[in-house]
Amino acid sequence: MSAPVEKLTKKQLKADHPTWCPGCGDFAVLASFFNVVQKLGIPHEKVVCVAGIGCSSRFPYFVNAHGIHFIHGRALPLATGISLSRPDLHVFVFGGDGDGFSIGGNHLNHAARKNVNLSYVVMDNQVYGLTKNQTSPTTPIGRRSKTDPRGAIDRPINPMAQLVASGATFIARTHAAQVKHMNEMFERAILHPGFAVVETLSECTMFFPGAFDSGNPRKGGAFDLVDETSRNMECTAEAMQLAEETEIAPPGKFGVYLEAHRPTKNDLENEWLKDAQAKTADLAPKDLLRKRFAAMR
Ligand SMILES: Cc1ncc(C[n+]2csc(CCOP(=O)(O)OP(=O)(O)O)c2C)c(N)n1
Ligand code: SF4
Ligand SMILES: [Mg+2]
Repeated sequence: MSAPVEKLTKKQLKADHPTWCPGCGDFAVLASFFNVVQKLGIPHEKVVCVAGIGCSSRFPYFVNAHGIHFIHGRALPLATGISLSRPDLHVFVFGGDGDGFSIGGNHLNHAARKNVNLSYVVMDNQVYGLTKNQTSPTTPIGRRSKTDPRGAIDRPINPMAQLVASGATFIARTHAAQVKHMNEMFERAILHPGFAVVETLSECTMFFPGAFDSGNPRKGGAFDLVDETSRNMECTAEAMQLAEETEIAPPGKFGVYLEAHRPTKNDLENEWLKDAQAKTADLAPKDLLRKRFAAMR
């Protein structure tokens, strides 16, 4: 009889002590990630964390699992390769608003439309934290920073609208100060087959304190939830309407904006692979590739 598999504990998942500033919202995101991975009983050796560059992108250092701290904005293409080549792994991507919506914006569009099977948490603090206070793609108009000393003049992107348009199949929005809600969003994202993104408002206490007070009832704000009972969760038009509310009536709604079902790139590639293998006398993927390259010479 094989030995029973030990349940993963938070202690086993913890690595270095996080180097974030006191009060940084990213601490709560990390704690939530530990909670959910432990709750879902994901095998320790199957956890992979990929990140770009930024304060939030330091995430993999603090998780005792497979992890890569990669290039600014390029976490998604790397994570895509891992997900496609090792479908048995749980691939998590972490990063900031700059990393994901600015330099990495093109990759976000393509990974989303391809419905690559992975979970992506954007820790949005509406500022470049690591490089000490520059305007980011989500910085509100009028906010002063090192790059906009007279206040930001460019219209910020609407992350929810952008994600809906890109073709992501699971899109949610939460707040790092609402731990229960954040846990629930992460859990649903992980269980979703396909490209799942959770925009998590995570305060940069050093450079943009109070940025998300309007979404925090303990700071006088309102944490209004998406009403899932009265809507079609697969409808992009309804999701887009919700996304518009984040601009018309900030801070907008929190919860799942879209939960659609479409074949993943992983499944589609696997079908193609199986077909090709059947036609080529069960060649292993690497031999199939060799044969293909030989034919291209
Ligand atoms: C190719 C490249 N361009 C620019 C930088 C400088 N840089 C590092 S992190 C960063 C932005 C960080 O902001 P964000 O992604 O929002 O993460 P945060 O620190 O706010 O969590 C920039 C511009 C870099 N490291 N590499
Ligand atoms: S600079 Fe901001 S985002 Fe970076 S660790 Fe400090 S509080 Fe967090
Ligand atoms: Mg940021």
